[in-house]
Amino acid sequence: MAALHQLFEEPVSVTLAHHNCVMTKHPTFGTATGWHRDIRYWSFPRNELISVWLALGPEHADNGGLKFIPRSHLLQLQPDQMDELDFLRPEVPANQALFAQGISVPLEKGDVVLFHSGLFHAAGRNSSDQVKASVVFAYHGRSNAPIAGTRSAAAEDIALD
Ligand SMILES: O=C(O)CCC(=O)C(=O)O
Repeated sequence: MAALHQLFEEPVSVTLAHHNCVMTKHPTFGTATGWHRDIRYWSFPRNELISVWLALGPEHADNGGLKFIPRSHLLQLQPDQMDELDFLRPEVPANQALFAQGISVPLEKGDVVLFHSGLFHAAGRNSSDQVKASVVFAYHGRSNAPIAGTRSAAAEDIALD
């Protein structure tokens, strides 16, 4: 909580409309996820949410752990870089240069990673023999409440002290 207060510089809320789950990746049928930003389906006045990802076991490139493109929340992108679902298109040369900057962030059980809702991230398949599990929540500053009538406002938003 202290870290979130420090980053938002205001009281913090957690949304139950997004993430709010234990995310699993199964060795057999868990899929890879392309480069995307969490904000893509979220509706808030400002793109200033923070996803908090808690590893319940080891996470690394071989079991589908997260990769991030550092500072990519600051990028100005051309519309043709994104596909219709707001993933970075793999065939665009400018995107290939971005993918080359991607870094894997290995986590141990109990490690937490906080990332901006505009930060591009991706994950591969799980080629280990263990299910990978993580707890994920999304937080926002109290002044950046979900836009009424959208899916982001459709579930409870809890003000935290
Ligand atoms: O675990 C994955 O494949 C990706 C998860 C992810 O990027 C997300 O939930 O935003």
